[in-house]
Amino acid sequence: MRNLPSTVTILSVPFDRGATRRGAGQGPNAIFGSGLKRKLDTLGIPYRVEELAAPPEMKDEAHNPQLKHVQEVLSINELLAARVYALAETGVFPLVLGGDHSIAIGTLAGLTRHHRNLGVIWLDAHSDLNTPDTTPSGNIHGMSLAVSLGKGDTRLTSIGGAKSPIKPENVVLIGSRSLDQGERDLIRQEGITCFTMQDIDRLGMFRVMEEAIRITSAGTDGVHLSFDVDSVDPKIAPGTGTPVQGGLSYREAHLAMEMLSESGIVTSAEFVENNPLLDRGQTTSRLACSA
Ligand code: 5AB
Ligand code: MN
Ligand code: MN
Ligand code: MN
Repeated sequence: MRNLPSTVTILSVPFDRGATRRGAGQGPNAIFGSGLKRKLDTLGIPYRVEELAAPPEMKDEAHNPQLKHVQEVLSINELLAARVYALAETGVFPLVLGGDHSIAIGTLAGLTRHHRNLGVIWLDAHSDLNTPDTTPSGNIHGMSLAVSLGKGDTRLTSIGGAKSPIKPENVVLIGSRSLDQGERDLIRQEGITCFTMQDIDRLGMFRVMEEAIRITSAGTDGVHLSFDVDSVDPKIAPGTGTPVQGGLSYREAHLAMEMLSESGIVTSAEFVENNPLLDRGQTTSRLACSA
């Protein structure tokens, strides 16, 4: 009983300048190498593949340690926003393969030009709600959700041109277990729904996903799934740059994907932070193809 999208465009984004550790840029190739196309063929889902070329390495004119590699992040995300917008307009399902999580800025900028009121499910050990004022690292992959809510550097928040930012009441965080103080403050202040690992322990993944599906689909005109592989426990998905112990089990991650598939609410998705250089036996890439 699955609701499969009619046609998918896979956008491969080999970009990893939003993170300290390099390697997530090789994520898309590793996922293809682990059999993504075969999987889609078996499911009978028609797809096309496009690759966005990563920008050349640029010197930051005014290097800001609170906003590392901002020129490159701006450049890839402008391209990505334009492409995702065009795909959403033609009614295909955009599936973005990262890359580090800074590319969610472009994906969401493109989507919110098309959708007036988008729901977002953010599966991640982190909340990516830092701004240049709160970031402990300066890495933009820790700021992407804040930017999509309209907070942070104005060059980043204006990527993709005129659009309405995501509304905090349409966002659900799942799997959180490493939140910085500034992020906690923002979650409270904006009233963002956050299901931490403790909530998953107590309620069970089934109830958490039921709630997430209800909240993100209520009154919205589309739902985006942002899947950071570090949401999954590093014993199962070691190939990621910022692993945190105590994550989702293999079954919890699968149940989440199965329930989303059955709900039929998801209109776009991205799979990010897969770093094959840190992976063992490509288990993380294989997980990406196992749904
Ligand atoms: B990821 C941290 N909060 O801002 C920061 O993997 C980690 O996309 C961010 O979720 C992790 O640097 C970003 C400490
Ligand atoms: Mn993330
Ligand atoms: Mn993360
Ligand atoms: Mn990470």
